Amino acid sequence: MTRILIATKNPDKFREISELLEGYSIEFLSLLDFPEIPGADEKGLTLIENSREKALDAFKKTGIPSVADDTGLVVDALHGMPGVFSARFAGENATYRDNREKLLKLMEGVTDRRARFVTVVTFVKNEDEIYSFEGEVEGFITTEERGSQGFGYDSIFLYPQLGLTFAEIPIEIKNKISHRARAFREFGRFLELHESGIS
Ligand code: ITT
Repeated sequence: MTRILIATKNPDKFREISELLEGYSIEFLSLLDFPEIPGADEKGLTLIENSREKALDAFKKTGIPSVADDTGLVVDALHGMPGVFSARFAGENATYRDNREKLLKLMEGVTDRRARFVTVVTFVKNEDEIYSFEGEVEGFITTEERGSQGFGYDSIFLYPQLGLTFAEIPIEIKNKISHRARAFREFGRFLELHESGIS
């Protein structure tokens, strides 16, 4: 069976990604299966650079075709922050909660609450064949946390079409409409066309 390594150390992301990729006749591994391999440095200034770095690093260390996801929450009133710095917004070892609290604080009294999640997925089939796919979803930053599902910034991201935050909807629904779902759907289409060529 064909194997692809999902180059993430984040179990929440891995859970979503493995559900998004269900149905392909491919065995998906994650970096959680390789505890000896440290996560790649995310030194890039863009999501595409970081997703490429993560996938290429995993490929070089394992020889397995690898796919990585780099995601950011882009807030208009904060000139695009936290963006590529979403994981470390409140500091190097910040928790999801620290990051949400910092964002809500910065947004106190701000009326323009428009934001979007952006995901860039990069697939490294080998060092010469590298492909990227992007997905995004528009929404608003709430004034307080709502909901307990999801992870990261989900409880403060309002999806206006449903009037609910991403933490108030089950993963099956988030996985139909999210930034990550859109990017991985593109990757899925790519696999359908090229799957037979993956070693
Ligand atoms: P890997 O690099 O190991 O994949 P990471 O957590 O560092 O894990 P990212 O840099 O892509 O991954 O993610 C940045 C942060 O954005 C992440 O830590 C979460 O706080 C947040 N995030 C990512 N996807 C999200 C989602 O679907 N919903 C809410 N927050 C999300």
